[in-house]
Order: sequence, then structure tokens, then C-alpha cells
Amino acid sequence: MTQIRNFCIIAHIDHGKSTLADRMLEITGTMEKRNMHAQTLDTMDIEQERGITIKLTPVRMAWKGVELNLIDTPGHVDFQYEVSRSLASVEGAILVVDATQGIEAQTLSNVYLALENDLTIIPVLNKIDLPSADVERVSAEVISLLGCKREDIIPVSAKTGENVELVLDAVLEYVPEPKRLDADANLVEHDDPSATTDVTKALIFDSQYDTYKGVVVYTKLFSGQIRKGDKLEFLNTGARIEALEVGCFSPKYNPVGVINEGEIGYVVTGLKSLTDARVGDTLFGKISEQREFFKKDEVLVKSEKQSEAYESSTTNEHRNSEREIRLLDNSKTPIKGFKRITPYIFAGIYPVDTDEYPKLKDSIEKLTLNDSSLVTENEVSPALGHGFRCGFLWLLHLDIVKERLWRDFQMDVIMTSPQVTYRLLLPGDKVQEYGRMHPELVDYQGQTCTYISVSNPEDLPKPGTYKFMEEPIAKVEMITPSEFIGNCMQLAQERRGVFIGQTFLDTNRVILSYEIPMSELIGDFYDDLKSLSSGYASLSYEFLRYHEDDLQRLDILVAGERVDAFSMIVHSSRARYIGGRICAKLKEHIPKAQFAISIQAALGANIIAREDISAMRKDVTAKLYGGDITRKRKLLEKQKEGKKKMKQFGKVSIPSETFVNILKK
Ligand SMILES: Nc1nc2c(ncn2[C@@H]2O[C@H](COP(=O)(O)OP(=O)(O)OP(=O)(O)O)[C@@H](O)[C@H]2O)c(=O)[nH]1
Ligand SMILES: [Mg+2]
Repeated sequence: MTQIRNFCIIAHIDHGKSTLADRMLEITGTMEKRNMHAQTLDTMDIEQERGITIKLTPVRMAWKGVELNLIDTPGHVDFQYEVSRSLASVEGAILVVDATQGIEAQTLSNVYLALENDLTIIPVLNKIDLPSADVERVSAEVISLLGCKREDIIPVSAKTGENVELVLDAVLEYVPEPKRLDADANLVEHDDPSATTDVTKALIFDSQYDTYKGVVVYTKLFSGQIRKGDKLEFLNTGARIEALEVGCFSPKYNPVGVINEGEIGYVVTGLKSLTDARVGDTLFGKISEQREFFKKDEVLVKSEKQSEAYESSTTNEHRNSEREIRLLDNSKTPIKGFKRITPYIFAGIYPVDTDEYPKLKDSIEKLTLNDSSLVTENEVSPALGHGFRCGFLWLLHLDIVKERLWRDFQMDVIMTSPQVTYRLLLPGDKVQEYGRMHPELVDYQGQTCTYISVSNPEDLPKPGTYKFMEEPIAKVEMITPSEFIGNCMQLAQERRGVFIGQTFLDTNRVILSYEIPMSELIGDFYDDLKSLSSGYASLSYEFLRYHEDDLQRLDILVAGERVDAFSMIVHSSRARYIGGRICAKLKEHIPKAQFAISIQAALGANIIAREDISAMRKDVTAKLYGGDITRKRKLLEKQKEGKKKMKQFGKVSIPSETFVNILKK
């Protein structure tokens, strides 16, 4: 049997993961140099243009007779979910640290993730070709983080290829052989006597929709074997498939016909929708019973039940841990995957031109085919008409979805300001009434009450009808040079942060830990942190818990009319500041009209901020005199262009980009 090593590359953003992967592809002869470009594994156009990795990418290589399955991961904090899924499918991680910078916030959070997954970590210092590389200082940081020896750290240049071979050798030497499963689907070492082989079980760590192949799942085979033509079942959704094509990543799909135990590969499922092939699910097959498997009616009934259980467990917001579904048949215990992440922020997406709703619907359906993290629901807004409520991992994800809509489908959309999900406790059994908002019955101080999740301020029940409201709190870590500690602390405090502690990485750099409400991290927190620290501070955050607080809906009225798309839930202490800022921002963006326009922020019936836009005096062509009709036309054309992206509210037009930008400075 061939020896196998599965590993991924993790690091803070831009520390050189994809470039290191390039060199590995080259050295192992997986790809020819002429077919490569910088960051070859970043195949999406947006990845190449922005120079960042957004999606995990697996690739198979061979080194000294051993099969290597590598997964390149994104470093951006918003795509941590991609990292956690990659880590669940490998036994080792190459931790890349930029020798010109040192350990950053994402380095830490990735190390914690790797340790949670019980992975072997190989520390690598990158960019040693640069004169500003400080190998000594950064090595000391890595040693104190990992408790490793100086000689375990491999200094490389992913740019020139220096020492990259040593990294591959270290993978062979230190990363263990693929883990296996025991009868209860627990992970055990490859040589553990309790490991079983009589069933096929594969963890789905990603899925893609391919125009020609349909749904393709990316999988790590923990036990058994998958061959083309095998009949398989998704244990959580109950969907059953035949493996139409089976192969590995080279890095393109390479149909080799079989995935062996321990390997990473892909399976073409013939499914038309990703909802049946969920990331985190287990693909199951009984080697001895391939035929009968599909005839058993009771299997079908059971599967539907499982499917419901799965639905209810995953739609519940932020109850991150996937409920374990025990099956009657012990051999069908699913692999304990990874935490399923529910979206953290929600925003409404509406067509600028309401006639384009069918086109938007079609575009969004196509987008969700390839983005399992994107969640959508129909929504109707009094002001904006028919649209969708979409859930995103975080702001960069939202930004990318918006860009895709424009680029791939030429959809000009309005996005409402992103909101986190709040939880409310209502007295009594309100499950029927609030069916759409993931109601959950609880016993609160001896009374039956109902928890609901609200991600759209419009859905907020009237004050007084609920007992309390809770908001999500994040655990935040900032790493900063010590001269900026004061600035960072001030920023965190302004955003209602609670100080947890500080640790010195070395004499000059500090890790600051805070608990900050997630709603305060939306908008310009990251930009502010960067500007307050001259670009040196880095940030990581993670959902921690829900916390009860004094929260209210803030409404915005334009020319006396409430614009529902601008409403948001805010903390009472911040309402005046946020309201004032939004009014000022709208004043900047809303063009003058023939009449005066008032912009007001209100908490219930109380107006807490106000701006006025005075009436316009001249029309755009007034300054042109006489006969130059072409210039006049040009100006009118230009005005028309500008108008196209406006949205009419009563008598007032609001530019479409204002909606998503009102939270930014
Ligand atoms: N001088 C030098 N530059 C490097 C080296 N490795 C990477 N870079 C540069 O660093 C930048 C980031 O490299 P990437 O490989 O995209 O970094 P990454 O870690 O994959 O970034 P994300 O996936 O977005 O987190 C690019 O401009 C690379 O050319 C190196 O060894 N030396
Ligand atoms: Mg990358």
C-alpha cells in the first residue's frame, strides 16, 4: 500500500501559504512550470485580483514515493471556517510565519484550531530572502508559542524555493499516517487495533457545483474505499447517490477511479443541489451490501427522520455544536465532523430595479450552488419590494457575494446594512406565531417561554411584549506593538469591549484579549484598528456567547417617512452616536431635490438626531448657455447615469450604494 500524508498550510493572511504551495507543486513535479502562475491554487478571479485566498484548495502530490495530500487555506479572519474544515481532514499542519512580521492574530487562532484537532504542527519561517526578515526574533516567538526546539523551525523562502524541500521532508518524517475510525466512528491512530474497515465512511469537507458534473463533494476517506459506481448514502441528509466519477485533485479534477482509505479526493454525486450534500456530513457505504442497500424501505423512512433532526439542529442560530445523531444501526454512526458555522451577519439584498427580481432570484440560486456558507430566505420590504435576506460569514464574504452578483450576473443590487442575529425571550408558547424565527421552547424561572432569533430589525416584536433581548458577544484578540496598546484599548472600550487580559509575546508585542459585542465589530472596527496602529495591529474574533443587554430598534426617517432598510438594532448607550452618524452620512449621499429634505433618527417616538438637506436652486444644465446642444446632452446623460443607481422613496431618491455604506465612516 502506498504511504499517505495529509496536511494543510495555515498562517495569518499574506504570510505566503499559496506561494509556498506553488513551490511544492513545482518541486514535486505535480505541475509544469509553464502552466503555473503566482498562487496557482487561487483559481477564482477575485482571489487572483485581490491577491488573497478565499476558498480552501486541495491538491495531491508525490514526494519520495509517498502520496501527499495538501490543502491550502485562506488566512483572512472572515474565512476561518474554511480552515476549520480543512483541519478536520488532515493529520498535520504547516504553520507559516512571515519572518519580517512575526506571529499575528490569525497565526494564534489557527494554532489553537490545529491543536484542538490534535494535529502535528511543522513551524516554518517564510520570506527569509527579504532583508527585513528577523529570523531570531520570530523564532523566539514561535518557540514560546509552540514550545518547540529552535532546530524544528524551518526557515524558507517561498519566493526563491530555498529550503522548501526540507519542509516536504519534514512532512514525511513528522506527520503521522492517516487516522482511522473505530466502530463508534471515533478517530484512532492508523495502527490502533480497534480500527474497523468493513464500512466506507468519508467526511465531506467541501462541495462545489460544476456546470457539467453537477454537485461534486470533496472528501477525506476515513475508512473503506470509494470506487466509481458505488452506491452511497449521506448519513445526515439521507440522500442516496451513485458515485458517477471518483478522483483526486491535480489540482484540477483528475478521475483516477478510486479513493482509498486515508486519501483525500472528490466524488461526483449526480445531485443537483448542495442542500443534499452538506459540508460536514458523512458519506457512507456498506462494502458487503452494495446491492440490497437501496431496496430497504425502512432505510428511507429513517433517513427522512434524520434529515428533519439535522435541519432543526442546524437552523438553530449559533448553537454551533452539531447535534449528534445516533442511528439504530451502530455502523452508521456519522464521523464527528467539525463545528457547523451558521452565518454571523444578515443583510437584505434587493434589485435596484424591482422588475429584476426574477433575475436576482436566479442569480442568487446559482451563487448558493457554489457557496455552502451563504444562506438565503425570501423577504419583502415595504420600501424595497421583493428580495432576499442573506446570511454571511462576515463582511468580506458579503462583499464578495455582492461583487459576484455584479460580475457574473450584471445584477445591480441594494444591500441593507448588515446585522447580527439577536435573541429574544417571549413569555408563553409562541412557536406557532414565530415559526420562521427558529423558535425554541424553554423553561424560564418556572414559566414556559419561547426563544426566537431576529436578524431583521423589521421582525422585532414591540417593546414590552418580550422579557429581554440578547446580543452575540465575540472573543477578540488583537496583537499590537506595545506603543499602540493605549489606542487599541481605547477603541475596544468605545465599542463596549470588556477587557479580559494581556500577554506579552516578546518585549515589544502584546496580545490584548477582549469580549466585544459582535454588532460593534461590523462596520469600521477593523479599519479603525489598522489606522490607530499604523497598520501594525492584527485582529481575530470568534463567537463566544449571547448576553442580555439594553437594546432597541433605531429608525431612520427620510422626509418624514421611515425607511425600513435603514433600521437597525443598537445598544441604548450608542444610539445617539450611531443615529447622528447615519444622518450625517445620508446627508452626504442623498442628492438635493427641489424641496428641503429632513433626515431623522428615532428611538420609538423620540427623535434623537437630525440633519437637513436644503432645496436645490439650479438644474444641472442651467450654467450652459446658448446653443451647444452636445454638451448639454452629455450632462443630461451623465445625470441619467447617476439616476439609474438611485432608489425612489416617496419623493426622495437614495443612491443604491448608500445602503450598505451607512455603517462605514
Ligand atoms: N519576498 C518574498 N515574498 C513572498 C514570499 N512568500 C510570499 N511572498 C509574497 O507575499 C504575498 C502574499 O503571498 P501569498 O502566497 O498570497 O500569501 P497567503 O498566505 O497565501 O495569503 P492568503 O491566502 O490571502 O492568506 C505575495 O505578494 C507573495 O509574492 C517569500 O518567501 N519572499
Ligand atoms: Mg493564499
